[in-house]
Amino acid sequence: MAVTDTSPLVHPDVDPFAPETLEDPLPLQERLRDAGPVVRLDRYGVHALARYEHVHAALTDWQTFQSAAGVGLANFRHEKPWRPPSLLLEADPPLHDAPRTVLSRVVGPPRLRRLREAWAEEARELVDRVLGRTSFDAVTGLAQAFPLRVFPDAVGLGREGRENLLPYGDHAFNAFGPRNALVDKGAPRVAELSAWVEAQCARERLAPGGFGAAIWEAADRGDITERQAPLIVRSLLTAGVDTTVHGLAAVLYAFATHPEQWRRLREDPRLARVAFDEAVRWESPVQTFFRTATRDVEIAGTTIPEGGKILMFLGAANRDPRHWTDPDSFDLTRDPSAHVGFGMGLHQCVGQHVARLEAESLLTALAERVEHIELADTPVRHLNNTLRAWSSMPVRVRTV
Ligand code: 8QM
Repeated sequence: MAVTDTSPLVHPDVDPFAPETLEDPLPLQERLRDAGPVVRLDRYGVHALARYEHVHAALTDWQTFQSAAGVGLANFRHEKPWRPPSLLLEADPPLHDAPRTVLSRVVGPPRLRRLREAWAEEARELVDRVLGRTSFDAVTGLAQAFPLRVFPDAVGLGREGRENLLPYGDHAFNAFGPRNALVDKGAPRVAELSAWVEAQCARERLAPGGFGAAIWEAADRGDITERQAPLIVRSLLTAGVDTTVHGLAAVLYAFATHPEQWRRLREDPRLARVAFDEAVRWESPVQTFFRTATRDVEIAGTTIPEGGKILMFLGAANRDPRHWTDPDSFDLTRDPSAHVGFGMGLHQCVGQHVARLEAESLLTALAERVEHIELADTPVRHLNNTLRAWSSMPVRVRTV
């Protein structure tokens, strides 16, 4: 196919997945936004979108920008996926729709209302415990500890093997990127972790009353098939842990570095939800996803060929000064609700209300007891091909 590609070519060596870039993606993001609406990343043979307007447009046009060929670099038309494709993330209408409807009901408002008081209490207990010290690691002590305390129980998982959830998720999110050292690092455990996850998705493993059992009840009603049910449980286990961990780490980092914003939250704890969304905008725990063009598609004078992969920089869009005023500032007075950190359009994060409830529970409990929070030492990034993550964040707190 002879397609003349006039899109700005960012230096052929540019690698969004190189360790130095993952450590600090902001300079490359600015370069990509400024290079034009569409840029070519020849190293991977893909086109990239980094401006809010174009990322938003691609996310909301599933007919042109499909997910079923994979939302990572691998093109499922030519490459075998590392695991059976997700029925939600890696599917398009109409196949996508029944699983989506079922899962959005399972994690919908009625069930979350029932979890609300229990999660508030769990958060108070956890916060009481960590505040036994004035310095602690906010990543392991709060951002990991809280989701791992409430989410597996809400799904109805057994006690055994829960330590597998984070390593499984870490690999899954690495696997959306190129086959680099981060993917190789996870490879030795893939078979073991996948087997554990698959086993947890079986009907008899899932406690009554949880998200998992509710998915199986949908199969009993005939809303989905019995073959689909375990894969939808798998989606919860893949998408529901690392993302919230790093979303919580992001909001804790934001407050530890913006004392005036913490004061504002303490004055009005109802800001907890806005704070979480602002942190999701500002840090964008999910930095990138791909789509695949279903036809030759022109964007601002550049033709992306049918079958071509498009890399969407959600994190760059969320800091695009063409859309946001003062995008680099973490600011509770802004309305961050149009951010694309949860995606946009029909694939937009189905679990976002679960994540917001976790954040609200934890931040509310902290705001009751913590007058001031600051970094006690330099936080350390955890590198992942897709996630903007932390491995440690030493903080010091003053309690009331
Ligand atoms: C990312 O397995 C899945 O269905 C799935 C995995 C990862 C995500 C979403 C869904 C966006 C958080």
